[in-house]
Amino acid sequence: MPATIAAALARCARVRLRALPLPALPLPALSLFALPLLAACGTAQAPAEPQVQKAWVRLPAVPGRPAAGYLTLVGGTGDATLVAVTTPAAARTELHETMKMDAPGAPDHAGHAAMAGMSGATTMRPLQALPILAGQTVKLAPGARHLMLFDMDAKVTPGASVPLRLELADGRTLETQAKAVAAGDAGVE
Ligand SMILES: [Cu+2]
Repeated sequence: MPATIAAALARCARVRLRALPLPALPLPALSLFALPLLAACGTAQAPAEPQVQKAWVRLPAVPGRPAAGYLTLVGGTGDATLVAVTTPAAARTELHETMKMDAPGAPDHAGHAAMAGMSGATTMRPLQALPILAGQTVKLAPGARHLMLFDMDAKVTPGASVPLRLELADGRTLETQAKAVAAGDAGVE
């Protein structure tokens, strides 16, 4: 019995001895332990810039009508404000919000009725700025806030990528590629 205890203690001591001299290891060996810790530190940080995800453009059913653009914005470490979106694939791009037709001051504007999913009870108006608060997600989605792309390049067909450049109030820009889908097709979820 004492022999087995002694053996266990000896095993234990060997384990402890192996674990203890860690600080005595040469620096390159220590850095092997430090690197994963540093990497974990890095990935735990939120991105400094807002991120653009799941961008897509619904092409008009009737050529010449505006296309609609949708995307998801994920706020960075600080607040930001989206003030403009541009693309070489359209003559002009506006940021819109959808509102009830009977809301005070709701203007009508060309192109509404042609949009899939828009009923006569809603209208849209240009939005001058869209806040992207730190860490928050902002969605541009059918029936809500969206982009309108006027005079789309006729060469943009379903499946094509539409480059979008988002301009923030502080001068930063974000770039993304939106997937073009046909008028009746599902978007990117
Ligand atoms: Cu609109």
